[in-house]
Amino acid sequence: MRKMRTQSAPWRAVAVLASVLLVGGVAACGNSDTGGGGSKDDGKITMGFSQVGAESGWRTANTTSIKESAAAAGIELKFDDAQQKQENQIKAIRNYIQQKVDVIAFSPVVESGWDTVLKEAKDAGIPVILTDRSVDSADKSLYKTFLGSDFVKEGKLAGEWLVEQKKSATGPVNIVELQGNTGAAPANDRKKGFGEAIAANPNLKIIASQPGDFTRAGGKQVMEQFLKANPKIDVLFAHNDDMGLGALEAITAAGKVPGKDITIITVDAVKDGMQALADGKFNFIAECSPLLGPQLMDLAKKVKAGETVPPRIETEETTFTTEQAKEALPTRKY
Ligand code: GYE
Repeated sequence: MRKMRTQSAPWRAVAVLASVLLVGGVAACGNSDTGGGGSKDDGKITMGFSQVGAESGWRTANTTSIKESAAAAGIELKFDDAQQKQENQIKAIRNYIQQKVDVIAFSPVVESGWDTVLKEAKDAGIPVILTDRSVDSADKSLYKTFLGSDFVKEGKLAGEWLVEQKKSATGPVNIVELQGNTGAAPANDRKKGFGEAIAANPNLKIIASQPGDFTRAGGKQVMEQFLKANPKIDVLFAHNDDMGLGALEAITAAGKVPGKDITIITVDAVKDGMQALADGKFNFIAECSPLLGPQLMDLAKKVKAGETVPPRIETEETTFTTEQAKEALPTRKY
């Protein structure tokens, strides 16, 4: 720049024209590299990310992980909070397509209804990475990969623990279930996995199952209804910690002791959930890690570079009892 300022007017005009042509040429190359889409090829990656919302401790930790990892990886992040609405996610994805971002990543609030917008991204040559939750599209070419947990396995681990705990039960064990938001992959899959596992013991019966939308308020409200309608509840299976934490209030208000009168099993293992488990208010948690940011950024770089990535990348997870929660809590990151 400083050099150009010393140039005479005609030369300046030529230099400006040359740089315009150069930038244009590079941009054209970038476009052909990414099959017609993508932004200016300045070596920088721009990611458009559509987040579900801010419904739970898990979600907050996930958002932090994504923002921090993008900054650490030098990826420019455009972030949108869809406030639990699929239509907001579709709108955000269409905006990212228009802005010609390099990669689109999102965590779909529900499983169904994504084919049209995913096709639009594909036609624009912009790769899509699914993270945390998946979609039920039959056409797997609509996205590059899915990075996240095996939710069926989480439900199964929760159910298997219960089967073991209640193996000597002689009469019916009444279970209530707080589901995640209707149509979400983790709600569908955790329900499935848990149901399959408890089928091993016919004494174990789900007597009520309702969505609590993965929120504390939802968990509290639905648990109040469960307690009113069912005099004998032995077990609560909540699809996440937050709903379980909300339910604790309803259980205590009903004069029952959580963790003793009612066995409580949840999923996630965020700090507040782990604290409740360490305190004996929860009895078991199947872990679901929200720290997906670093892997997501790596995948974005690979996809942008045209490398093939595995179609499914599973998060590593464990389970916690009260004793294990006490041990893990001091170093828990989220
Ligand atoms: O378990 C729950 C959150 O999709 C795995 O969504 C995620 C789930 C998580 O609201 O707490």
